[in-house]
Amino acid sequence: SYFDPHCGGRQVIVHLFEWRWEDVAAECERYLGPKGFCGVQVSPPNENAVVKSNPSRPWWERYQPVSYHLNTRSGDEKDFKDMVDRCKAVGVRIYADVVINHMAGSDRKGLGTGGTSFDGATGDFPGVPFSADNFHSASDCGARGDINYQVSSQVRNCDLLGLRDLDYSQSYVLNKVAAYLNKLIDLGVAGFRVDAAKHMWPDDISALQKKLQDLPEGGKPFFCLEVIDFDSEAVKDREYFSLGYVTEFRYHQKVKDGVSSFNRLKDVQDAGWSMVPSDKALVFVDNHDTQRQMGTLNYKRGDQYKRAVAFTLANDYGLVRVMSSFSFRRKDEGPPHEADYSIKSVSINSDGTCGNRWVCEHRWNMIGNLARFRTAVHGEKVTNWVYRNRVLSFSRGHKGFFAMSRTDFTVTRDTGLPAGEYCDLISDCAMTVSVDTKGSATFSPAHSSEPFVAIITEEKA
Ligand code: LAG
Ligand code: CA
Repeated sequence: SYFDPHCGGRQVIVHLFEWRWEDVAAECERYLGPKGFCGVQVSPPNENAVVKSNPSRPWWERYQPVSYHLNTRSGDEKDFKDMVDRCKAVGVRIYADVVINHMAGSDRKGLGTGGTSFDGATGDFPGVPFSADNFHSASDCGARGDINYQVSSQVRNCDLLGLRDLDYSQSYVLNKVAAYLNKLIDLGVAGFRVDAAKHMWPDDISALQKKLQDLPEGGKPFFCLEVIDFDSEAVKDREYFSLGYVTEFRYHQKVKDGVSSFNRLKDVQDAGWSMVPSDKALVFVDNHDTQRQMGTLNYKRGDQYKRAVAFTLANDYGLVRVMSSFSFRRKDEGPPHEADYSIKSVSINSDGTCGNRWVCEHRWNMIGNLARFRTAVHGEKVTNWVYRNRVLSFSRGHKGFFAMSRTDFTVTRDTGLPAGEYCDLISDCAMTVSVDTKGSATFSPAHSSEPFVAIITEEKA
């Protein structure tokens, strides 16, 4: 099914935003495989418009396709294939971010990252080829070609941000895009994150899926659809539920409120808020867009961010995607680069953190270790929810137990686990928790700077 991420039951996906394919491959082998990550969402692999100035080489140029050749700042087709194979060999799958709603903007023209020419204004994309006829015309759109979000046909057929909108009612267009996705399947990807899916008709995505081959090892590719729904527009996320996982954008706002007032974490997945059902929700604290918006949680918010990610991983809602960023000051700023604008490699420091301005949130102790927790307790409901003395704790059935606070603490809680001496995952077993015959334990975090404790039946001391 389109809901199977094909990673042997592992539960956490990481978005290695703007990484080079070579670096992704190395990261699968040295970290993601051993830590039990399910897979990596990689940046769009197809050729994009080179945005030279105002600003120079922003990250967002990759959301302006020029062709379906696999040449980008992350690498070429050979590098891509090598990454897919090396990751797969250590149990980690690759999900491609596919930008298929549109091509480059009508305000862009010149060369793509693979050297292919294009002209957004005239709709000429010889690298595919697409020409003017393959796009929607702006005649049914707002005055400046903009989108009225209360009218679903405008959301689907008009140019998002002036990006040339593909007309999927043409079988030619459908076949070209299907060929691109089939090529990625041939290369071994396990699935796709569909960019701007809200701007595509669900029936068109369904028609596209029908043209896709099964994965070489069998089964349908995994699908995650980027649909932003805050219950205020014409397009609803439920229109996409049969097509795959849907991004749950309400969650990142709710979890942000929740980490400043833990009581609110209790209803963070409440159906009353029309949240996407857990078995269809792609859940995240931030993504590459929200992390650049004012007031949103991101790596710069330190402890607050850690609490939000830790809770998200320990809780039982949805399939979790962890963000891994490069540090930025201005929101347009592209990835760390050399003088010639090639992307800088991710270096690894002796303490396991990353260098060259790569943030690597996924390598933060508690994030990497809670990925393991989430997989170990998968399928177990949250039970024993207690919020007392500023400490939140809960069990995941009889398989795991998690506690967090804002500062150091010592508490006694019912863990729901069998008696025994357990390793604290957060501190890599630098501290242990003894559970008595009644399932009760008294514990403190290993380090006061990381006020979390997590234990699983799988990992006894
Ligand atoms: C997405 N998801 O549905 C991506 O997550 C998001 O990052 C993409 O926008 C968007 N949809 C289109 O794929 C990004 C930037 C935009 C940028 C766009 C195209 O957030 O700022 O637009 O990518 O590169 C830029 C300029 C616009 C201009 C447009 C066309 O900011 O002012 O109109 O390019 O040249
Ligand atoms: Ca569209």
